[in-house]
Amino acid sequence: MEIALLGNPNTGKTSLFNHLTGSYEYVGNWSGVTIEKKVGVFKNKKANLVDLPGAYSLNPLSADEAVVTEYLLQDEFEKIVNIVDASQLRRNLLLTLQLIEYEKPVVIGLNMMDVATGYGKKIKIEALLNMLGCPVVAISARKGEGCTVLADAVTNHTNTSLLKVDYGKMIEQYICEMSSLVNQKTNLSARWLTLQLIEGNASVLKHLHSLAGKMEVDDFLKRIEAAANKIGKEAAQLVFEARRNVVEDILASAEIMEEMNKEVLT
Ligand code: BGO
Repeated sequence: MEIALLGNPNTGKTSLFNHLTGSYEYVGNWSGVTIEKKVGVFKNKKANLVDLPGAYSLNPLSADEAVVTEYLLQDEFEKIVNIVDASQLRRNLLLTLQLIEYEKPVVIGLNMMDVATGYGKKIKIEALLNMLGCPVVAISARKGEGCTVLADAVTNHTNTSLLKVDYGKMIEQYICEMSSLVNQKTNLSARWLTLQLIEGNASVLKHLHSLAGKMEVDDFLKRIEAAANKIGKEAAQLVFEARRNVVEDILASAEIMEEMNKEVLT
């Protein structure tokens, strides 16, 4: 079984990789780039863990992010470990939502809890896992705390009730249309492909061109833009706003800010 380790840069991903794995299966570079690729064997021996470069978004703006998107488009793997910085939930959850949309089981390792506490933030783990629909395990990637629980959660868990962001009737209709366009041709989630396409993900556009034909896909995209323009928006803006609203709802339920520290942060 292959498991992908994904998260924003500087969230403790390398530290977590080292705690979760006991030995290497492979160390080299990602194909075509001089970015290190590491595959380790879980200490419980139940799976391999692939360390992916840190990424803020799946819409590749950097070589690191392009490696992540190409991996999601091309490689066979079973599950995702998403390391999330508890002190920067607002930013980190935007990536989490995109990983959940990919529709493979996701387990979250919630790191930097000490930093969050220092900022006066308390995270309600139960609320977070209820809203995201996937296991959330508090860890200290630096000290290795919680890593065994996380490894067991990842290797044993298969989640089926992941959060589904409602993007509104118009976009949801286009997601359905994409399903009929690609369902016979790929195992990738039509929902994820449509949303990444709308966001301008060039790797996904190229992939869809080869899957479903350039004319069909370009026309599909033009029709979505025209429909969004009718309501005075860009389609990518609609996607971003829907995700941002969900993140704000999650924060309202799962993050408590202690009064005395509010002034320091604003
Ligand atoms: C240095 N809490 C805190 N406070 N720090 C953590 C935690 C945690 O839970 N987990 C990891 N870190 P990477 P990416 C460092 O290296 O694993 C720290 O980029 C330093 N180094 O120790 O590299 C971790 O792979 C000198 O910090 O993350 C590391 O995602 C002074 O977060 C940093 C201070 O971890 C990034 C920190 C010489």
